Amino acid sequence: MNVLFVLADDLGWSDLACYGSSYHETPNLDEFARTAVRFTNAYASAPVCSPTRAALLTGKSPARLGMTTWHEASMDPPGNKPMRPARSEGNLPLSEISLAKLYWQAGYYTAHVGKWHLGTAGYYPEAHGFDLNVGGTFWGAPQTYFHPFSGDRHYGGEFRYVPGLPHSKPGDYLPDLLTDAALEVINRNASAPFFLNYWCHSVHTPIEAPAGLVEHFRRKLEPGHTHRNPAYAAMLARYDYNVGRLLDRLRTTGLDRNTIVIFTSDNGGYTEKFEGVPVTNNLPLRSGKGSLYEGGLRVPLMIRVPGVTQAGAVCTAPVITTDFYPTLRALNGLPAGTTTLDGVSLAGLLSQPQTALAERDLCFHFPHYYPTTTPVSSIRSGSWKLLEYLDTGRLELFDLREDPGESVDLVTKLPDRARLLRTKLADWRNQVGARLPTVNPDFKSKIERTGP
Ligand SMILES: [Ca+2]
Repeated sequence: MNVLFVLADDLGWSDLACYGSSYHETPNLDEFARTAVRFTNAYASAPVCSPTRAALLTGKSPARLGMTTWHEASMDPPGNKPMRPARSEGNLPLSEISLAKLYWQAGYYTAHVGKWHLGTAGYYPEAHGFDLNVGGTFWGAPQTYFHPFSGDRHYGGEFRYVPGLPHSKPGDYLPDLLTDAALEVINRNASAPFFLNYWCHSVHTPIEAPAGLVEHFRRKLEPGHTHRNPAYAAMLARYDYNVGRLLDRLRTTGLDRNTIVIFTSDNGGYTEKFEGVPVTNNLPLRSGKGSLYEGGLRVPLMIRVPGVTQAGAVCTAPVITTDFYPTLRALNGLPAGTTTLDGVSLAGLLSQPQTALAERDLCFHFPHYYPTTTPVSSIRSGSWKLLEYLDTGRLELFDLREDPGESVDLVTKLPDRARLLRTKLADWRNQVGARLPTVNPDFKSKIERTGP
């Protein structure tokens, strides 16, 4: 079976209409949900881009890979902070046997279209098993989503560009052209197996969308809407339209009968501001991108496997990015590839979504700073969730069954459970060789700097 892997960027758990948004319009993804299994407790392996992408392609947790933040941040960690962030690898090592390598070795045509963000030129998709790379570079976002998709408008004046696209003209919108490229891959490989990464930069900043669509959402906005950014809503609507073009092509060519389709996001929704306007929120979940609260980690996930999944099924089992590698390997009967894996195959769960997975804990490690967090690890065990801050040792304990918004800290009430989870989390960090932040001896607090 072919694979179409649709990875959205920075799309939040509640952003899609089929995940509860009353403002956003995502008819194509909603329709896809009705033909697929929809997961309500799916997690990204990390709260930021690169580590989740690395985990997806290798089946290993970011902590085990030593890739816990994105390339640029790993090169230039923030200066005056109480802790020095852990060292993070900027490039996905070529020694890793990526999913694409597995498919390529099995005779598939392998194509990557869109954002890559897993290293410098020697580590681009071509070096990790992809026959074709359209758009994949070092950078985590385009300077602009409009023609010519290059320049230095945002991101510190650095020049960026998107390679591999045909000639564009004024007004052209990047996701439209990337989708054209993905459609071409499908057309050319209609009778041969393909593994297609469709990893659009949408809906990462810069928040830019066609003006007419932005106006539509500006007029639609009402006081009761939880999501409130017309430009973001427009960007998402256009992204949904483009995903729909791909799904339509599969349907009209009959390829939907032998193509696995996975749709998910690389981290939670971005809750900071872009040009003075909050981008999105992940309500009812707490916080967003960068944080190990649920809003930073929980993502939409829908999977359709012909002959396996039941249309419109819902699965509440907690699953995570690292599960895709063993799942696809099992579904396609691929050779083993990597032997050290942090995920499990979801193949059984896909046909029987109500069955429970063998009990396991999901662990996360972000030993870095971000506007939403200080260095932190976390563990989800059953419905319990513990966060351990690596700068102060502070613990927070939540019961996600009763309190999905993580608003009531139970550490004082349930100290034994908190201790037990802290031990499990520490054991996991040791087992995967997680790197820790260290005390920054050069840190100067504001009081010291300004004097009495
Ligand atoms: Ca991202």
